[in-house]
Amino acid sequence: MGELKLPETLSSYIDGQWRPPRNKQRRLENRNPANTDDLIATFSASGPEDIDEAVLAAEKAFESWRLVPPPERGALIRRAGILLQEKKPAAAELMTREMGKVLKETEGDVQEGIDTAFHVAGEGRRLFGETTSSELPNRFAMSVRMPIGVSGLITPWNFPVAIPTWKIFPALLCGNTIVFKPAEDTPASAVELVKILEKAGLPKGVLNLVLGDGETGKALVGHGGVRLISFTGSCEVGREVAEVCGRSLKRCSLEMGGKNGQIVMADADLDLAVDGALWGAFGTTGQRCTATSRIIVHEKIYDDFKKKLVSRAQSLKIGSGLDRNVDMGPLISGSQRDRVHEYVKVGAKEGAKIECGGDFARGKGLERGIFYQATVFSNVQPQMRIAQEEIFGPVTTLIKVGSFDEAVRVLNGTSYGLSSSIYTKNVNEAFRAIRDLETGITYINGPTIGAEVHLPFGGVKNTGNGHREAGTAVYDIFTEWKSVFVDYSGKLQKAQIDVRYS
Ligand code: UN1
Repeated sequence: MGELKLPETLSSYIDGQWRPPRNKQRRLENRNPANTDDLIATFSASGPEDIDEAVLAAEKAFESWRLVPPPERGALIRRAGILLQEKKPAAAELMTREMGKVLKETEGDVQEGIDTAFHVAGEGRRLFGETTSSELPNRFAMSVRMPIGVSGLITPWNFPVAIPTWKIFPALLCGNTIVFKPAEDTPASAVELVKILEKAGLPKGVLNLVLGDGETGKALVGHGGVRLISFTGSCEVGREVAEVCGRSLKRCSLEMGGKNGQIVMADADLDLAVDGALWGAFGTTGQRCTATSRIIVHEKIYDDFKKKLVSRAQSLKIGSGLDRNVDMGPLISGSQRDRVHEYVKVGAKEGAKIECGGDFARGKGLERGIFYQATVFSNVQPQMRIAQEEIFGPVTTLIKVGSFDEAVRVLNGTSYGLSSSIYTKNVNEAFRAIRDLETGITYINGPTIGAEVHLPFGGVKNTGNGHREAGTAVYDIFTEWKSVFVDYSGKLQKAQIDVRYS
């Protein structure tokens, strides 16, 4: 690792001004989880006064931003995409330092932001509504998408560029203005992203950044001037967000946890299925909402699969994500590592067997970081807590099943429904899986992670509240429909009454 830089103080960005929050009581630190001596930056949490100012600026900017033609808004987002492309190596390095995942993954994260920029930019020339017939003569009917207003965007630390871009770019394209509250663990990546949009020419007040923790988020969600909240994070916090939004009838889109399963049938290409499980379970150190935390394996190949997976998991190189030879970086924080370790103890107590891992990762170069071993549990019963609750760490569970139907039942037997996967060569079972797995995303012969930005992203059951990000589905979050009737008959015409048919 290079020289440690002096800690920088991060500012919020309100009405086109970079400045520290008014409220300086809660001082937060941004540290490298692979080396906690490496203090990247400090910052103060924004308080209610800052949120007020940010919302006010966004309300004011909305008056003119909503009138900018969408292709022009798209062109600005395209410029931001190009700038992000130029900054990709630096942004990836900062992100790895800030939250730990390995460079090839942080490069992927930034790439996901670039892809989103270019996909969204093109939508400026579409944003399709419908033109349709009218039941009355000399009357024209159509529907158009309208912006909503000030949008509060609250994002997690595991995809510090990609997830903010899933929200910011479509929200802007649709003509909304924004107060953006990134996770307290990844403020620096958020600052870089906002700087890129500023450089791309975004008018002041259109995008405002407030930094802070849950308290800051709470003030944003509860603010009367905010018309819409888009939140990605835990189910626990999501429920609170939904309650507050429900009371004030705010639009609210929630993207929450997962307990994603990979089914491996007896006819599967075993090595391919092991590759997929390894990447799905331990990529991003298991800290993806799409992570493979359950592997549901047919009894005929269970032992073989287990052996191969465990040996591969044991050989993963753990360390700083800045080292290109490392496979798996640290966990985000000490408290998250404690949580993961608690779950491991719970699993062992419930009677599951730790095949590998199960403890903090120690050794040369790991002394100052928050590392945990790649952990595989066998003998897991579907109802055990480790097979039901989201752990968000490098822990996966092997569940043995005797048939396709049982595999589907087990996979569906959790409260979550984000991502699922099946490895099989049987085309009939593949299509039945597409139909029967209760998740928003299903992969055939691929891991549970790796969604592309031009398709809807989100889940069913407790994973979400019916919305989808990415693709074109995201525009249903960030616009209201307006139906328009243009009467050119020159007389009063009454729908449902003046009709000549019955
Ligand atoms: C998340 O896990 O929070 O499909 C998002 C994937 C990524 C996005 C994951 N493209 O795994």
